[in-house]
Amino acid sequence: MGLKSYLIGDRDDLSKNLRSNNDKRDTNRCCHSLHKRRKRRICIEYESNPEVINAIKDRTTKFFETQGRRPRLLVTKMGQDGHDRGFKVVASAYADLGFDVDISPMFQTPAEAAKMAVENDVHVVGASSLAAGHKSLIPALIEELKKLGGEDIVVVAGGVIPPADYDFLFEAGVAAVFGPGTPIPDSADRTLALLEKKYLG
Ligand code: B12
Repeated sequence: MGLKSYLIGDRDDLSKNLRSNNDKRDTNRCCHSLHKRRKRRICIEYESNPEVINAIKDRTTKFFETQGRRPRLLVTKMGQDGHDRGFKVVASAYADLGFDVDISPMFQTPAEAAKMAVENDVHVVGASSLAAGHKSLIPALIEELKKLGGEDIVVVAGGVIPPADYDFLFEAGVAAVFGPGTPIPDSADRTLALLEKKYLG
């Protein structure tokens, strides 16, 4: 059984089918309870706050009306971080909220991510980091953006980032950090507020 089957399977089936203690230990440590809990919570938030969702959609539409295009976000994953689920969730949620969303390939170098951001003329890059590379990769991304003339592009970060590292990232130029469990509408609200301040005055 591959990792994909672990993730999409039913928990009871998984327990029956796990081949070895190593499989069981790794899967339990890494995936199940936390992942299932978080997935459920996102759905509830999404469904239970139509006013919040509609208010954000109205604001992205207003941004479009005044700027001629929707707020454009590149969600990227850099380095050896293979956790693709979160950044896909974030990308589709932001698209639902009225952002134009680009999603990078996995395993980008900071230079590749910066090039994509500049070429696609995005307003904001969201760097998703779950594998502890945030303190090297995200400042490197900001440096690469500067080299390519993309210093105006807002950089936000999310994923498994310990609060103790937030100030380090802010000093490197990150505008906001969204740790695990941040409701996506909250992060979209904050990201949009940064763009409204910058572009709508
Ligand atoms: C599922 C999972 C896996 C799956 C990944 C499946 C997939 N296709 O993505 C598998 C089993 C493959 C896996 C593998 C590994 N994993 Co893992 N995994 C997880 C787990 C349980 C959940 C991650 C997830 O999908 N979360 C759901 C998404 C939606 O959340 P998210 O990405 O964090 O996004 C949220 C926020 O960032 C924020 N957010 C809100 N708005 C915005 C806006 C933007 C722009 C952004 C970016 C974010 C953001 O909101 C989102 C929702 O709350 C976490 C534990 C955890 N609590 O996070 C460990 C975890 C990330 N894994 C971990 C580890 C160690 C590994 C492995 C190294 C294990 C191993 N020994 O092999 C490998 C690494 C593989 C690799 N190359 O990277 C560690 C990382 C430790 C660290 N950072 O220091 C964690 C934290 C578990 C732990 N407690 O130790 N993992």
